[in-house]
Amino acid sequence: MRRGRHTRTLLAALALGAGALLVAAPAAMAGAIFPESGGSPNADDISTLYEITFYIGLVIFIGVEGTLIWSLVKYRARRGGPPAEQIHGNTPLEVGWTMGAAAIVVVLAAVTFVYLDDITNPPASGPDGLQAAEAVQFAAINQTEPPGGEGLKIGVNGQQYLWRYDYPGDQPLFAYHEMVVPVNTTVLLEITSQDVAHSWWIPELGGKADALPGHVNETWFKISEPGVYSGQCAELCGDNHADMRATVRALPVAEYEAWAQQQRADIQEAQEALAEQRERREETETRQ
Ligand SMILES: [Cu+2]
Repeated sequence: MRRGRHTRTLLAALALGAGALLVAAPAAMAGAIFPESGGSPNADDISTLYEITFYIGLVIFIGVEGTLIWSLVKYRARRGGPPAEQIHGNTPLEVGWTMGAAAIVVVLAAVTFVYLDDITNPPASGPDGLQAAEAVQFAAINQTEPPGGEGLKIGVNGQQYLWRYDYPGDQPLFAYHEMVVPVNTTVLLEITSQDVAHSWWIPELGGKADALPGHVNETWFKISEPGVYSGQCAELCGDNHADMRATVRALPVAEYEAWAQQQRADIQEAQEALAEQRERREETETRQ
């Protein structure tokens, strides 16, 4: 009798502890159990899809393990008890769990296809997004274009061990390491590599995309709040793979345009300085 009470107290304490862990888990495990999200709608959809699958799996896990443990305890061999009943087959049960499992697969597939559309297809830019991008023409290879064709297309080029970003426009505009983008604008990425296989991945902005030499992969993101999003090359690409970080900085549209103007001016200035230097060198060489 006393032993029974002790066991009950112990079980209650264990249940309480497990409950407290479950309550504390979401905060402590942000990004550890569920995919990071919050930067772009496709990342949010990926995370939601993962959570749906996770919770269905959790219910099944608790159901199966609970039944197993309950059966082990309830039907355990007792000294002097009757011999165990030998049961072979149970058609209704077997048909039930086969159909149940099939139903879960069908539900998961249906839910996935519902979300997949929003994950792969870029949405339209917001009304307060970059309007200058309207004029940009798209020639997407695999990816559907955002509705209305508005968006900012940026070339992402992986190189041992950095990322280069090329922006559209007549005047050269490019950047290394940090990609600067306007908020509320659908940004389409054309990802490639000029040496070995790399992988572009900013977890809060969506899934990974391989950066491969001779091939262009496409993905997109759309950031609603200004902020900085970090990532890391996700394909072992050589000695300094660990240093191959990437950052995306989302700015209000006016600040983005100011950045682009300054960056274009800096690039032009550097190119002119280089040309001047070469001219001077050639002049001194011809004089000698
Ligand atoms: Cu790499």
